[in-house]
Amino acid sequence: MENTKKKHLITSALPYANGPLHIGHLAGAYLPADIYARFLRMNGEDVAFICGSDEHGAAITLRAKKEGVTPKEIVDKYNGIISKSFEEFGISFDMYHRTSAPEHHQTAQDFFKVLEEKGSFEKKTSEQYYDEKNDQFLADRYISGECPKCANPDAYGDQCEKCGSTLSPSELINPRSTISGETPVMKETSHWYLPMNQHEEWLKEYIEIGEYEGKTHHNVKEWKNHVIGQCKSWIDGGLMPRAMTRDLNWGVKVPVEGADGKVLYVWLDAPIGYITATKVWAEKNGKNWEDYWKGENSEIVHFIGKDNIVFHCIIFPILLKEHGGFNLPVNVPANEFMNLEGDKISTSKNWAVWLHEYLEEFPGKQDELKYVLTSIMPEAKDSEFTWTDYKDRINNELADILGNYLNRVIVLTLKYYDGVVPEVALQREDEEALDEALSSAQQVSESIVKYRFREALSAAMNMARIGNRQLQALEPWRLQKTDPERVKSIMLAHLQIAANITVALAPFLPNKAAQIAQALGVDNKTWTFSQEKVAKGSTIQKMDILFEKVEDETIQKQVEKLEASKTDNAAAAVEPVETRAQKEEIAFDDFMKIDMRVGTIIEAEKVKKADRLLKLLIDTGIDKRTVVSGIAQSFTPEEVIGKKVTVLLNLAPRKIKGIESQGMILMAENAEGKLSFLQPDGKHGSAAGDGVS
Ligand code: B3M
Ligand code: ZN
Repeated sequence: MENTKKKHLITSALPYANGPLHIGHLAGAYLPADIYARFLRMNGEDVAFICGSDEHGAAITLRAKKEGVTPKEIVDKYNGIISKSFEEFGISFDMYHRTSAPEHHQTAQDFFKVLEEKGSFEKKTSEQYYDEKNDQFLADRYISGECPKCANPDAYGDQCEKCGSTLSPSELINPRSTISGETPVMKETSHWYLPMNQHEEWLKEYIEIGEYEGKTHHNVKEWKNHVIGQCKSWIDGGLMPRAMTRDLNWGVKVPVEGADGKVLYVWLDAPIGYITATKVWAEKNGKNWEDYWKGENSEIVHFIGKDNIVFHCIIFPILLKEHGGFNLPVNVPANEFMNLEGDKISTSKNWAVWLHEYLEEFPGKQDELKYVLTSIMPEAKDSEFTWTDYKDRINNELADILGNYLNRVIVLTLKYYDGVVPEVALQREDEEALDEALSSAQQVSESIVKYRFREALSAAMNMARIGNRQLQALEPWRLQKTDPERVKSIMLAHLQIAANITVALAPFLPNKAAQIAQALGVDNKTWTFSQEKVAKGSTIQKMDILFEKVEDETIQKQVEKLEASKTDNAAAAVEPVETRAQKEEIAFDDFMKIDMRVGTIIEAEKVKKADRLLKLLIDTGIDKRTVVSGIAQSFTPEEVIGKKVTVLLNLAPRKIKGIESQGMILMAENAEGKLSFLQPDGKHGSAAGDGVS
């Protein structure tokens, strides 16, 4: 018999397995989905919460090239780091899968074949950018150039990471190969295109009025404005056919005769990864995956970041509809971006708070970070994380309001009644406070179902605020001396408020909520609130301190760590000569202060967690000294050992990535920005030394 209970398929964007996760990822697509999934499960709903690593596409192959390893090694490494972070943060996926898995290749190929047989694609031959030096077509991130919308000089062929626009290679101004820097030539190749232009009509209805083909699908009022806005501007701008295959050797092979050397476009295969992961989960758990994807009584919700909107609201729905039989998402509550200390979070610039590092440096403090990130979640506009705000929210809200309130309730109950919950009737005033808190709990549900998680968390915290205010006003610690009977009612009401808080906070701060629930001896696994959550006459337990205050030094250290990335970036930055104006003139006397000598590089190694840096040991003739140099993207350690170089000796030592650098090697740059050593044998006698330390 078919299980007729409503199903919820919740997905979070599959993170590229090309780097670790940072707070922006967590706040964007994982925390909101986790809160939503936990809330629905507490309500007894049938949930499949699905995610996995996105292991194909240029994001992976370019990273592999950079690290000098195979794509397989890259995805294995980062899939490991990513899934561990998710696990330690308690993101409650029912299945975390990976797109390099054979099951996924099968599912994606089957999906492609259905569309191919239905004639959903158009096969076309056209000229595309090609890197002759590397013998490779340049699509997506393989090609870079100036963004036509915001003039960012490093936009990719599929997207500008600065302004978020979706691009195609032909739109880039002054395109160049990302791998070689060369100007590409045009070369013919054939691909399968999705004629998106043929789908404009129904998509418009689906997005703008929430129905298509005469059937009501969802309530558009529940969709976020910025999501609808982005889709509308795409559709209104006119959809174009989009290639669904690529000339690459890493990915899901195109399952058609004569398509050697071609793989599925990563944005075709990745969302199908949601389907694969659901299948694998269903098989393991005795469920039917189709109930979740195709059932009448099932809702698909995709949690993503704003840069993924068109893929989830336009391209994937077209694919699903063309395939047939699938439901389309009822909502795609995309978040905007979270910035960090005034700048855009950037993996390449190491401007991020990395989850795996946070877990090492703040063990056991997952809920604290979740609290801060949910409080500032970029739901409707970009937001900003700062360490000062992190400290303030934990100290002033979690510790001073929530922690303090619960602590008082528990400590006073232990002190006055040995922990036994008073067996009295509530007095009117106390009952009113309890009811006020319960109505705030109601607000939590209402906000969660609207995907307003900031508001929901604030309503949950409001319960503690109400409690705190009431306790302060009534001062039971004073009344106890004069009217202990009155105090019993007060304490009972607050024990009930506290018990209800454990439920309201559970989706947001699961560890802390469980800790409080345990002390109070209440069940917080189901989403029910009541005036009688704690049984009268039951005994509560002592509770360890809930939230430690954050010290100034702690956040100071974090800020310094970020500052160090800035210094590293500045030290490693190599601007092309032609874009840089001549620096200020210096006096001859200043120049004479410079002590330059010829040295030989005798050892060289890569600096951990710094793509651009090499640690060199240089024999200067007077000593051997360590120099950290930002040349790792131009030279391998093996290449430089034995090289004679010009060294600036009397530069004040500087710590770079924790290593003391005792000098600087001088480099020269040619007109294309290619680096070479300023070698004393005169082979590279170009312009003056461009110090790169
Ligand atoms: N891998 C996430 C990103 O753009 C991308 C999501 C795929 S979801 C199917 O970083
Ligand atoms: Zn741009």
